[in-house]
Amino acid sequence: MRTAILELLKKNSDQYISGENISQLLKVSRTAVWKHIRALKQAGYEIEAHPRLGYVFRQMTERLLPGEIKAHLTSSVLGREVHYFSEIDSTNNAAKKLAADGCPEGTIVVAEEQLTGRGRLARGWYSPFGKGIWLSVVLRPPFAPMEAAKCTLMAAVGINRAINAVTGAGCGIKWPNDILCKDRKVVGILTEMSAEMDAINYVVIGIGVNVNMEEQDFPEEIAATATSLAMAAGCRIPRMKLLTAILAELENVYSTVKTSGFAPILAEWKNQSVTLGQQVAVNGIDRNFTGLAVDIDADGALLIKTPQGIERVLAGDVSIRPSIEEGT
Ligand code: BT5
Repeated sequence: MRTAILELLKKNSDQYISGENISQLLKVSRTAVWKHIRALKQAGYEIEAHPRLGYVFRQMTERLLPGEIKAHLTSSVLGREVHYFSEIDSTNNAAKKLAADGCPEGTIVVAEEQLTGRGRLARGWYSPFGKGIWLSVVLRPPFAPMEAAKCTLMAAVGINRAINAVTGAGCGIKWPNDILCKDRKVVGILTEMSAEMDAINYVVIGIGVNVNMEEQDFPEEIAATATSLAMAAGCRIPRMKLLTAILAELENVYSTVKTSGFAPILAEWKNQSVTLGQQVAVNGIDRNFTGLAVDIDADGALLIKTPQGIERVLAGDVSIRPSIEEGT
């Protein structure tokens, strides 16, 4: 009944429709209509009530509400359980709690705004209201714990497929956890895990996508290095379409890894990479150096050619440096 009332209001969003009318059309009592509308408003739908005219649907911002997500989903496991927050500290924090409490694989946490969104190594992730996709996905992969790092690479491939299909923005993957558009960061991925010695309890893949920010929306510290899909594509991007495409592609890459291992995904990662073939500066956990990024190996480690030989980097940051020709 709630969905039927919502559909009726959406179809008539250019006019008020009285409680009396709704109750006659849907053969339900006026009290029930009132209760359902109150519940819809509590769930985040913007419905205006006028004492004489009735109700009108006024969804000004496209929210990523659970009912809407479920109505648009094409994935069969990812996103079947949705936890939605208008604001939250970090969707990864909530997803980790749900995972520890035994939520099913594929559960997602979505928020319109994160107050303390997190990057790696206690860095922050700027997540303003309604302008991005701030999403965490719970997986329970049958991999060895040491393979969990490859979930980030797997996620990057799936997200990049979805972004390019929906926006045509021409993005590429920067090792290990970024997607760039025109050399600026548009997506960050934060993978967190809980594991025993030989089995993973859960992996939470946290995904931050800058969708509809404008240049002036970014704080000064990241204004020169960040961008949004809308800025890259030159038009507003429908967040719901992008979110469901990300979930579908993430499910596809996950299923490929489970049936065929990581090799096909690593091959696709290499094709979509903006890091390989570039001179890079490595900011590693214990050392900094520069060299030519030549490959990633089967573990997802970046291989860098230096005058001393090939260096293998499993974790850290790289910055892509202008080539010698461009730099001089
Ligand atoms: C990341 O870390 O890129 C991982 C970001 C993951 C965010 C998602 S949102 C949903 C889920 N819930 C969370 O709390 N987190 C995840 P890292 O590689 O460490 O990059 C962090 C750095 O990116 C910061 O220090 C800034 O320089 C920059 N940055 C922060 N916010 C940004 C934004 N919105 N767009 C582009 N760059 C940003």
